Amino acid sequence: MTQNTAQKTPVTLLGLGAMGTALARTWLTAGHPLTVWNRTPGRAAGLVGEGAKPAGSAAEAVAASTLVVVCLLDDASVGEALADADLAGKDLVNLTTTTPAQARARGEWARERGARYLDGGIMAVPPMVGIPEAGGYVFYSGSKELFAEHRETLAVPVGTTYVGEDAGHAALYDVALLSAMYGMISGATHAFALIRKEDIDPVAFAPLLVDWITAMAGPSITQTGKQLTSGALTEDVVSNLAMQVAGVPTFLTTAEEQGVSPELISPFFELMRRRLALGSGDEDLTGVVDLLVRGK
Ligand code: FVH
Repeated sequence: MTQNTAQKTPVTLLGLGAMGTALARTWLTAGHPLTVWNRTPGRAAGLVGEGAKPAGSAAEAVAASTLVVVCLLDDASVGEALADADLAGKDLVNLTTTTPAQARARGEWARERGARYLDGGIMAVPPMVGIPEAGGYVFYSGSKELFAEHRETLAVPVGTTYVGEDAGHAALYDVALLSAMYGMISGATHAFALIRKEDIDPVAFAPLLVDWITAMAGPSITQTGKQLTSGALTEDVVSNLAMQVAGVPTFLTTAEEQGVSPELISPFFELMRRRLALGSGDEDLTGVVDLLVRGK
């Protein structure tokens, strides 16, 4: 542990899985008095050797500090772990991945027990924690006062981005960004499948894919955001939907020629076709958002 521990905000951390352990180390290194608890006690041993104080139960750990951070498997495990804890007067920060509705309900649950509540969505993997240049951060939402008071302590492991008082919004931003990531990776997966049986080196192909996705994603995503706000879906259109749908058979036939299942890309093409059938040929792809939300 570093010096000046007495001046640093004490932290209680419940959950010493891969992420919890990474978070714990950064608070210890920064000199925060740290109380830890994990359902399986053996996992605390390393951290205790580094200066953490082990608690015999979750309730005991909660009693040790005003600021209580939980990083457990899922919402059910949070309920189980905190079942016997006295949360009155506590500042509960829940970094467990949940749905927005679960986060809102957990916030209400905490308030009923006398705690202030902040929910967090971690946009980092354990090796990024404590490495500022890795770019990891946590979306926070819920109690503005709690966030303002503990911002400095919460910023020790990774950056912080506060997205408002609705406790469900951190989880929503988290899942939205991860969903976009899976969509992007599914596109790259299809691209690699197309070249798989050819004499093309995937290692040499990868940077072409990265550069192309980087060049296309930024302007396209920015444009979608602007059009959704303005409602002007035919403004500043570069590649209109009619032209893009006309190109769909080329993509599907190429997949067939290469012996690749189109199951990753077909659903999006189907949505593009449905949007075109509504007379939206002069738009670009933004209208597909409304198609997903409204079903038309
Ligand atoms: N690791 C990652 O890459 C991601 C990055 C983004 C954010 N996630 C979320 O962070 C939460 C914790 O993830 P983790 O990586 O620490 O997960 P595990 O290593 O599997 O550790 C799980 C901990 O939860 C404890 N636990 C499970 N069930 C219960 C329960 N019923 N009561 C009390 N504790 C429970 C488990 O304890 P044990 O198995 O050691 O006894 C671990 O401490 C998670 O929401 C990710 O989605 C990580």
